[in-house]
Amino acid sequence: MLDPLSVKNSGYITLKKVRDERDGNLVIAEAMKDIPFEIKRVYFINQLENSVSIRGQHAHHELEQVIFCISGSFVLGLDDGVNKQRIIMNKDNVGVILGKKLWHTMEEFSSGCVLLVFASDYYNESDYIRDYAEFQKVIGKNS
Ligand code: T46
Repeated sequence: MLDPLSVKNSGYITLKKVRDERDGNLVIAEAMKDIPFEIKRVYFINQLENSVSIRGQHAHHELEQVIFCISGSFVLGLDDGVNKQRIIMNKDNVGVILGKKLWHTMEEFSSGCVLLVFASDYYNESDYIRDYAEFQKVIGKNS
């Protein structure tokens, strides 16, 4: 049972998982079918050995992403400027949409945690909103 998502510009994506008892799992993501955009970039984050690490702490102006925890677990914090949520990410085939203008943080990484992200565009630092006061201004202007 997934915790309902109340923040704007988010949602769950559940990928098909082919289980083979002896030989492990195979999980599939197809662009424009499972992932609701053309995928232009894929990145992963691993070796999160420092248990006090906090990543993210930003929003994006236009970029859309889907984030998965494909091994271990972490806590995803979401904030649309009005509602805030903390989601435990511990299912390898269940991702969360990080839509436009959604402040997000990743923390409380388990040992061996691996994050996988599909992104709708190439890396562009000018798309990041890394300052929370600026984020609130952007939300105020655009929502
Ligand atoms: C996001 C969350 C979920 C690049 O040069 N190219 C890239 O494609 C990415 C993703 C990052 N970088 C550089 C930018 C920084 O100098 O790598 C450095 C670390 O990136 P950042 O501090 O933004 O990492 P996270 O984990 O806080 O955020 C990342 C993504 O950057 C971000 O878009 O939404 O994962």
